[in-house]
Amino acid sequence: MDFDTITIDGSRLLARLDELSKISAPGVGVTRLAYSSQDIEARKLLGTWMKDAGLTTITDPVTNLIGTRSGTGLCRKIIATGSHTDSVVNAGALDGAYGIVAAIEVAAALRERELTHDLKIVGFSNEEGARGSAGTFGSLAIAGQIEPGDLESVDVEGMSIAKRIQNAHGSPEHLKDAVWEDEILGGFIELHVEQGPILSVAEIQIGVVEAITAQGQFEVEITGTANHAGTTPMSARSDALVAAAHAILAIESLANPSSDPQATVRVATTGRITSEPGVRNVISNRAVVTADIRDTDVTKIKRATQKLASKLSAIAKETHTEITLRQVQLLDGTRCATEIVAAIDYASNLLGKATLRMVSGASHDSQSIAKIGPVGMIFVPSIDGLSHSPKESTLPEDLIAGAQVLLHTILRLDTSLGCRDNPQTKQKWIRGKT
Ligand code: HGY
Ligand code: MN
Ligand code: MN
Repeated sequence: MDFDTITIDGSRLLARLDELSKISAPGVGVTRLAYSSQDIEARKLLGTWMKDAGLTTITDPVTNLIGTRSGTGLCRKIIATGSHTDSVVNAGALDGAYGIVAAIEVAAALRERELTHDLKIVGFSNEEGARGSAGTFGSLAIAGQIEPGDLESVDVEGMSIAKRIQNAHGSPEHLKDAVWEDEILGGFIELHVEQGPILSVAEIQIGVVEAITAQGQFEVEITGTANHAGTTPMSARSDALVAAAHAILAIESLANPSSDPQATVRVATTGRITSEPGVRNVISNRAVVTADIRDTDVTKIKRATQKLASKLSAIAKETHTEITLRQVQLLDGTRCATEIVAAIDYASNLLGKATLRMVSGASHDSQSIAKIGPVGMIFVPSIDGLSHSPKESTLPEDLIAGAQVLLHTILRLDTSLGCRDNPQTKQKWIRGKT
């Protein structure tokens, strides 16, 4: 096995991650919500780093940032890598950002190296859906999974996605131009921190993802009757916030082992609750709670949702409220492609890195891109398994190792994917069109 001495610039990777983490709204940790001024600023900085690495950059109509370098032109299919630029509220510095900054380092390391396939580095927009919209929005648009009507959906602050995209200098009316050409993708790899405890407990540096969880995102809206907290007898109330409390416990119970394993999911979480009018001496007349339900098997999520719906109608009766369950998004689980998994194994082996096969409990843009081609993911350990937290962190040597594995995975794919289409087809496609 000839050992390729090509390496990424590890100290620049760490310095850039630190620089990027400073682009945040004020507060604890990193808050870089999709389409925000911070997201725009981060995209600009990433764009300059992409150009420094020799990539030509475009921002697509839904504000995905895409850097491209050409291959020999013998292959129509491309290789792509990247992750998302946005974050949740009070996040760490690595979720999403690490996968893009490392990918730019890989492009820089490969700058003088001839590749058969074009290489695209993508900074996806709105993966988190942190304002209550559907997540993985930018990558779903690339995969042709977003319909014009989806742009009208309104987030928790009452703004439509279309307006958010316009404010971020995108052009939602050209949504269809964000879709990548059919059969263009030879392989996509996403490098990401694990966001869970498995690798750090096992003391293994590289996770090779075999599957990514399915997830259902729902909103439970409860309507009660506003009334005086002091004069209204307990038996005469229709209290939306009390009903919300029962609903939160019903959501949590979906993950408790039960007599019906086919309707028992791996995890179920309420991350957000709102109540109106939100005044201490007024009985709440409206409450909304979220339900984030996950399992590798999407049918279990569907069955658990049915179970939740019947629990909620019982709660509505008991609390004299009205309850509606609204689906925000249902994402299928994804199996990673064997050829991509094999390339990650090969690269890790070449570098002498121990690996662990695993399932991702978090969702990722890879799930969307899997709809248009083979995908794979490389994980590095999260210290104490923490993520979606300012305490998210990974050892510097693990961050650098992950980027090295990404570099050699891409080199491996550039040969192992071969060039199945004949050179004549290259006339059919215009380089640089995504
Ligand atoms: O929720 C997730 O799994 C991802 O961080 N958006
Ligand atoms: Mn995340
Ligand atoms: Mn992420």
